[in-house]
Amino acid sequence: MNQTSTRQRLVELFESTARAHSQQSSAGRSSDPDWPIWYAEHLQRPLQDQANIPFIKSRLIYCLMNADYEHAAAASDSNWSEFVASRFVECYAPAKAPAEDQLALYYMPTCPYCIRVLREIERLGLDIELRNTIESRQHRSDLIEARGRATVPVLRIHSTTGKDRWMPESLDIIDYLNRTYGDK
Ligand SMILES: N[C@@H](CCC(=O)N[C@@H](CS)C(=O)NCC(=O)O)C(=O)O
Repeated sequence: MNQTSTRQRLVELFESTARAHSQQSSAGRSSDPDWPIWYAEHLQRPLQDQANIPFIKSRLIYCLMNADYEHAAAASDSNWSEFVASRFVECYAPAKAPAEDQLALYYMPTCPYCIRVLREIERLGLDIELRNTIESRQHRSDLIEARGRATVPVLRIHSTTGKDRWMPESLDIIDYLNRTYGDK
C-alpha cells in the first residue's frame, strides 16, 4: 500500500468517524471535550488493520489531540480530516524505503526532549545528521519555513522517492525510530 492510498484511507476513516461521532454529539468535536477518547475507541482497530499503524489507546488520544492542536494553530481553514490524515501518514505510517532515507534531527543541546531523542539515536546506533538550531541560523530558518515554528526536536526524513516528512514530538520520533530501525 503506498502512502497516497494510505492517506486517502485515513481521510475516509476520519470522515466516517466524525460523522458517527456527530450523530451522538450534535455539534461534533466542538461540543464534546472528550472527543479524542471517543475517536480513539473507534479508530484504534481500523488504524491497525487498514493503515498498519498500531497505537495503544492513550497514545492515540494524545496524537489526535496534538494533530487537532496543530490544525487549529496552523491550518484551521483546511479540511480537518485531510489535515489530520496527512499528519498521521507523515508521523506514524511506516516509511516506504527506510534504508534509503536520509535523516536529520533539528535540536537544541539544552532541550530535555532533544536529549531524550539523542540518547535513543545513540542507543540504536543510528547515523543521523544533527542540526543544532542555536548554532545555525540556516537550520533554524529551514525549520520555521517547513513547520511554521522553531520548536525542537524535529526529525526530517528525506526520502529519495517522495517529499520530506517533518516529524515533531520527541515520543513520536523515538517511536518511529524504533519501529523503523530498531529490533522488531
Ligand atoms: N512535546 C514536545 C516538547 C518540545 C519543546 O517544548 N521544545 C522546546 C525546547 S525544550 C522548544 O523548542 N521551545 C522553543 C519553541 O517552541 O519555539 C516534545 O516532546 O518534543
